[in-house]
Amino acid sequence: MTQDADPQNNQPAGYVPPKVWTYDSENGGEWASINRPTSGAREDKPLPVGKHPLQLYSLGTPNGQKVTIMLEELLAAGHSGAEYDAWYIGIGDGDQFGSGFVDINPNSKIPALMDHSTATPTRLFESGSILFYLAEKFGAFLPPTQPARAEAMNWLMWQMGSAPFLGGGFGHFYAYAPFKMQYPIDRYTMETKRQLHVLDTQLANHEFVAGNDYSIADMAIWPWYGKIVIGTSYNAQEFLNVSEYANIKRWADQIADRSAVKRGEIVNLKGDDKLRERHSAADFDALVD
Ligand SMILES: N[C@@H](CCC(=O)N[C@@H](CS)C(=O)NCC(=O)O)C(=O)O
Repeated sequence: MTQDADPQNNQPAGYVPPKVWTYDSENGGEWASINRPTSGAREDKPLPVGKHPLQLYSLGTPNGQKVTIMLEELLAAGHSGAEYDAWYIGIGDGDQFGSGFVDINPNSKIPALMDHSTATPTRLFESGSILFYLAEKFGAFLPPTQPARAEAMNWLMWQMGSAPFLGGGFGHFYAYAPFKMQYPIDRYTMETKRQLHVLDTQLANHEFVAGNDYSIADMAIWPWYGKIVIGTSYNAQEFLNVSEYANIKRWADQIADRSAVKRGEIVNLKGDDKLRERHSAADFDALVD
């Protein structure tokens, strides 16, 4: 902090950080009620377990959609071992702080996956780790040889490192914060547009993000950066002037058209045309058209 800065220029005006920060549950914003400065289970709550080897505990946010898209792509490619039960985790209601969920993900964030097909059940958290695990397990959507494999991992990790600036930075301050502050909005808008330019430049010369093949990198990046260009994420399309990113739009439209993506993106969401839980392929047939 600049020690001699005039507190009247602070936002809110006059705010001076205390010597030691303390937790204020009333600090406002859309997610204030669930956030705390400590981790761990807040209640004893076992998770349900269905009949399939893969048990997913998630919500249809971009981080959740990455995994349901991958699972639907695996099934569409004939990997019947990828059958899964997808259970709804209401993060606004604090389901991620139940003891069963925390046993799988001590970080209390969706998505979390259990693979019961291994000798000892395997727990998985962090969407990038889940995508990589599934790609290795089924030998799919990750090029088997170098340098193509490394390139796909480069872009998968790019997404994992970049999206917090888009979601936690731009999305938070532009859409969710209790009031608008120019400094963080300017800072994160610039970074978001820089990232969109990185991706648009890559897609100018490559059909898919990591080259010629559709991979887990595309599945990770599309729900965040594809949807901000062709969807309604944060209602920010005009503000970000997304029409500048024609290559992202070309790629995002192509991915959106895949039937596995159309299935994966509606899992663990509420609504007539969505699937709150998914337990078999037939669940999609029962949806209202
Ligand atoms: N890096 C994590 C991020 C997961 C994440 O941020 N999940 C959010 C929803 S998109 C969540 O569960 N938030 C609940 C909370 O923060 O309590 C991943 O990619 O899996």
